[in-house]
Amino acid sequence: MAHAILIVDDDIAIKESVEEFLALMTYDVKSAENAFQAVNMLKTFQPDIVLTDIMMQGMDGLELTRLIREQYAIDVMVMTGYSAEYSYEEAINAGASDFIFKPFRFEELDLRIKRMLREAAFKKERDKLLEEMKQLAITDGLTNLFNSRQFFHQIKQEVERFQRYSRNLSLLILDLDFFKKYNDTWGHLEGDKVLMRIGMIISSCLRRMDSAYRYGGEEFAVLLPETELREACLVGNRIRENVQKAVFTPENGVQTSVTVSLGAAQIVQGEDFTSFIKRADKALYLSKENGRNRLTV
Ligand code: GH3
Ligand code: MG
Ligand code: MG
Ligand code: MG
Repeated sequence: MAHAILIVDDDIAIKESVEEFLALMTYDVKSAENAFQAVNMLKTFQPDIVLTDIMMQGMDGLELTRLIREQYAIDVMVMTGYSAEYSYEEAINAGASDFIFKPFRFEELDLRIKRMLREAAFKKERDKLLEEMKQLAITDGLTNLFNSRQFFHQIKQEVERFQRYSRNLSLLILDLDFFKKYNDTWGHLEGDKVLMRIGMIISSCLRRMDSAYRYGGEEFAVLLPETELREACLVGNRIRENVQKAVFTPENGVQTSVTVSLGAAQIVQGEDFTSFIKRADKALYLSKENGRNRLTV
């Protein structure tokens, strides 16, 4: 698809000749005679580049550049005469990506536009990669839940929020029962499949605000903001029951199931995140002691 360019110049002769040249170069070109008209056009037409004159009646090109950079992710090139009192520096400070002196050769303009488009494509690719890397850094590769790093980051924030605004906050910690035995019997890869499935079961039981983490090898955590202990237990028991109901076939003809034990806690005033986690862990330990496949508070 052709790249789109919006030309803004109050000098009609220049506007039209640049427009004609860029159309010849097969860009999708539109033009405006002043900054106000350009601002209006941008509401419905979002070009890849805005090429604007600086010296214009009313709103000048620098102000237009600032406005565009604040509101849109559009690159701006400013053009001005040699005698103008505007500098290259002012244009760049306003957020322009490039600057060209009038009169210019069309070939130079075309080259500069091509370079801007190339850099924009590069930046877009880079931002996409950065976003993917950020996601990877907080995601557990096996289950696609958040990882333990994100768990500690998030629980610290939620606990701070609780201490400041006294919002409810509950925590569930889950551990698979006799999982070592499952691995020993069916192999580690089959064990991994169980972990993946448990991740899906947990996700399917959560409400919009809740978040789930693979917090250790076969240990999971769920953070439940705005949630009292009683409600957290309902969520935890739903997870427990759904895990128990899930059927695994580690080998042809073999059907088996697993269970999880849970500990639940609700934060109390003045408590820090380590003590909060410890209380949920202790409750989990009691679930194990008292026979597993249960939730303790
Ligand atoms: P318990 O009911 O007391 O929890 O018994 P358990 O056998 O589950 O004991 P524990 O919680 O200490 O088990 C840890 C086991 O979990 C050891 C290891 O075999 C297994 N495990 C830990 N991480 C992974 C993993 O990433 N993949 C697989 N397949 N197994 C894991
Ligand atoms: Mg002008
Ligand atoms: Mg464990
Ligand atoms: Mg275990």
